[in-house]
Amino acid sequence: MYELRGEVTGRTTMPRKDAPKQKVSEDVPTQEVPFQGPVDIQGCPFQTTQAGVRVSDDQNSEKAGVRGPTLLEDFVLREKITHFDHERIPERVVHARGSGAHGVFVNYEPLTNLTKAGLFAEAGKETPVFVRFSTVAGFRGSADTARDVRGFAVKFYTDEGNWDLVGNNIPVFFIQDAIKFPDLIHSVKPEPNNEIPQASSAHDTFYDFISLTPESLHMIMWVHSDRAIPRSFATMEGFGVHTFRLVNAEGVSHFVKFHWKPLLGLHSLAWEEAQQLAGKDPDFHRRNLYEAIERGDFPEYEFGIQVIEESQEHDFDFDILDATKLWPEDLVPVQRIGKLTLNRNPDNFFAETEQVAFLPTNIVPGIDFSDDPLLQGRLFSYMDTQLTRLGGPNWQQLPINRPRCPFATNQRDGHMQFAVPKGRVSYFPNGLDGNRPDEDKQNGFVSYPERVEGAKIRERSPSFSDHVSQAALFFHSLKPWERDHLILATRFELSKCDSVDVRERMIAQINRIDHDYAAKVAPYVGVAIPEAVETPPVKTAKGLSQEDLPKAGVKAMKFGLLAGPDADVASIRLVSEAAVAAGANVEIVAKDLSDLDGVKPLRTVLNTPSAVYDAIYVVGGGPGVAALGDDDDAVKFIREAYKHGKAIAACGNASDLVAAVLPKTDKVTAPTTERGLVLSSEHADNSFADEFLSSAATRHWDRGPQVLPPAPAN
Ligand code: HDE
Repeated sequence: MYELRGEVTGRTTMPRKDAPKQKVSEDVPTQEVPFQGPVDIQGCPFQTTQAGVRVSDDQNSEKAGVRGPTLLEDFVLREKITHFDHERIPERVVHARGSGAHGVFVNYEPLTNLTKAGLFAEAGKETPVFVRFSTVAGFRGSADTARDVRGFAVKFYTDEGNWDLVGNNIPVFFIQDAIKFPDLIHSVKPEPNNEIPQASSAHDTFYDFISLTPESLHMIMWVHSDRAIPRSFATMEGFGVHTFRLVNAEGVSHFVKFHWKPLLGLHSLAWEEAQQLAGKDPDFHRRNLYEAIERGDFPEYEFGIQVIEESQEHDFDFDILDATKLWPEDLVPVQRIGKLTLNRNPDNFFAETEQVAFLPTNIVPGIDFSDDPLLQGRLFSYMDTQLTRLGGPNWQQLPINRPRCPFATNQRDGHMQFAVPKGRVSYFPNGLDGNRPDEDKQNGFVSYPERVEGAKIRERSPSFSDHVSQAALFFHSLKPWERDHLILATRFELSKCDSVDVRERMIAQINRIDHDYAAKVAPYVGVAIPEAVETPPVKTAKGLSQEDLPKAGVKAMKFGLLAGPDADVASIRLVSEAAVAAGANVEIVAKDLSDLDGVKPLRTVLNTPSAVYDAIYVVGGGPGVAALGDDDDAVKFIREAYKHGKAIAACGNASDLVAAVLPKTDKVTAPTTERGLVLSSEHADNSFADEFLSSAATRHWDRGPQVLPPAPAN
């Protein structure tokens, strides 16, 4: 039997049993109010009812005679069915589809000059975290790879209470004021008359709203870019989006933006891949996160901050309170201050990932809010929504939500009160219990004493009124192939709008960003190219193209090894071992799951498109390999890998097979090592494997045929 990493043949992405699981502290310090922990179902070897009565028969309901009616007194049956009937809770109104993981945050250096928050006080200080990634628009069972913003919500269980940084993978937002949020979400969700489409922004109501809401244009550029179709949660950035404050022990405040930088670099899917995966593997991101953690490929991100002094608040040509604007990294560099490692999967999806609830209001001393009007609305919304979703005011007692530091309140009762507080006193001040729990005048949370003055008014600040400069900045900062992808996405999205009026309004908005962009989309969506209008000067900023962040070679990548029935097993071993040694994983894909001379394929070309893999290797061998050229699914596997810019390696007779099936417009002949094609007529050897691995580290988007087909004549 052929073995890699000591497990099954054919797949080397199996859990690595010896993977060092970094331990997150599980100690729950003593609490003032004793907490009854989760029910330990492992401790009891027998099934019981919820009241603890042992169950004698879990297979047959109690009946009057073997063929007779079921008895109402069968409390075992009734309890089981009743519980089942109530197993679902309302899904989140947005961000319903998500996946979570436990981890640890390690602080690099004391940050006491900026903040008194304990988690940043010492070098090496560890804070346990729980992270939930999500899409926004789709329902809880929707596909992972929809074109959408990704939520990146982090709960830090600090020694001073929970800090929730509830961010996204895009640094700006659609709207500037919270009062517009219900409209935004109503427009993007499935249309209310027929509940279509699921998990997609490509429909009339969304672009109707957007075309009438120009403040959303910057965010729309990000959503039409490859940022909205990440390859995995481990290869996307995270952002706190809003401006926050850091406040030090002397009471000095700085404005700050928060960033998560993935150490694997930024990688995205091709839009066509994302759509295929939505059908072939709707759990693509969830599976990737789960498997990566099980085998020890822990997703890692560095935590970054951009800092502005109070005195610099008005020094920029945008308003730092406006959530539709980012702080260009050239103007305000990102300082990396710590590292987040996701190292443990939840034990139970519902208890942890579904019941976790984040509150932007969960902050700790040393961190504070700004007056961003979008943030201010969120400070109300999250607690409010949890009351419905989690059924009452005690949801912060759930194991996944409760703090890991001592806590005590005078709050009592309510649905699902798990704590059993003792004594008569549940008010403050109290003389009967020595004023316990007391106020902490010394270390308790105190808001930053910002001076606030003004007439009550419903108006947007004029400093929020430039909606196109940063949209254009993002558009122009992309590499040419990234821009092509963005334009294709705009064509896709707008062509799904039935209303000509909506399409025309959108083209008019895009024309304000860049005329050439509008001209490349308008004819495709049946709209006349508008007259050029004044657009922002062409400027670029670093950090906006995905290429600006360093990538980590092939680490944690997954390669598909396409093997015909008589594929050369020695070269499968050689390339697999080289890939695994470089930190990647391989899966063998064949026509069927029959044994290949001791190697067992894990996937077939029928059930798995090459979209699942970061690069492919077509294994040479006997005549059965050449015959793959007659198999539609195998040919599609290779052609799509090529179209999606992936490295393709092939050895022996497979190199002719690959050359023969690639597009005629982009003719190749083996041998070659050009444009991510590593085709050798020989058996695979070490230098062949090395060439494949170096080609596989990035996509080859610039290979022909042209990524962006020309727009039709207008
Ligand atoms: Fe949210 N958002 N949001 N949001 N949001 C929710 O809270 C809301 C906004 C974000 O994995 C809800 O617990 C309003 C920006 C994430 O559980 C709800 C406004 C950003 C998650 C809510 C915004 C986010 C949510 C639904 C405009 C990025 C998922 C369920 C003022 C900085 C958290 C829930 C998880 C979830 C309201 C805008 C991120 C309804 C009113 C901007 C990552 O309370």
